[in-house]
Amino acid sequence: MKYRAVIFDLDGVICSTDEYHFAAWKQLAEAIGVTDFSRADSELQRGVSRMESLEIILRKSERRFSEEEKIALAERKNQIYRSMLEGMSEADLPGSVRTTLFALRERGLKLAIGSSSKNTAFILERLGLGGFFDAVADGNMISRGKPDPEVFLKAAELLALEPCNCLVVEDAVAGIQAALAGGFGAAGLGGAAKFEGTTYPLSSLSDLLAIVT
Ligand code: B16
Ligand code: MG
Repeated sequence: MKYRAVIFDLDGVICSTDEYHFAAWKQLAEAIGVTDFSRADSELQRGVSRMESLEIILRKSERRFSEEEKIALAERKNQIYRSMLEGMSEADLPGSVRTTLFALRERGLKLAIGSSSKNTAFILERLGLGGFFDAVADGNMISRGKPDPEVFLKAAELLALEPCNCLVVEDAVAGIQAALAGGFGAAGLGGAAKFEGTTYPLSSLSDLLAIVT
């Protein structure tokens, strides 16, 4: 068996918090006079850090913001986003995701999270997955966001495995680039399935079962 572990991205792979990110950024954008923040802009934010996501919005503004103002704007968006996360529960973990996670574990694979989000622990708790994964690497543990491989290398280190023995699952092109840069196998869902560099394009998470066994 080539892969001994699967490292999952969180937002857009395990759960659909990507919709909350979009709604929260949209609210912030409108509050600062950016009225044309679109779903296409939001696609560019997939997988990238909170501060880089903010920059994608500020590019559309004629105003210039100081570093302190940027930090305050990012915090304001996070407050909106967190209040949306409060409403999440185990019902927000799709049944197909749960079934796939258990089937992979039953086949002896280690399971980890590699997410840019600083809200990872909170989201996993809400989904009933607190303590479920063998390792969790998140945005609080890294200094360079995807497409840098740091978060996945951290997950592999926590699993005590080599990158070549771990398969990363991503919904973001930046995440696939991070996985490849770190020497991981890269499986892609959604937009990441169409990206040319993706090793294994997936139509659903359960496709993983055929890849890893
Ligand atoms: P936070 P992932 C990423 O999560 C999101 O895709 C990205 O849109 C977000 O900006 C980033 O987390 C930071 O999130 O503001 O919660 O720290 O896809 O890497 O699981
Ligand atoms: Mg993602």
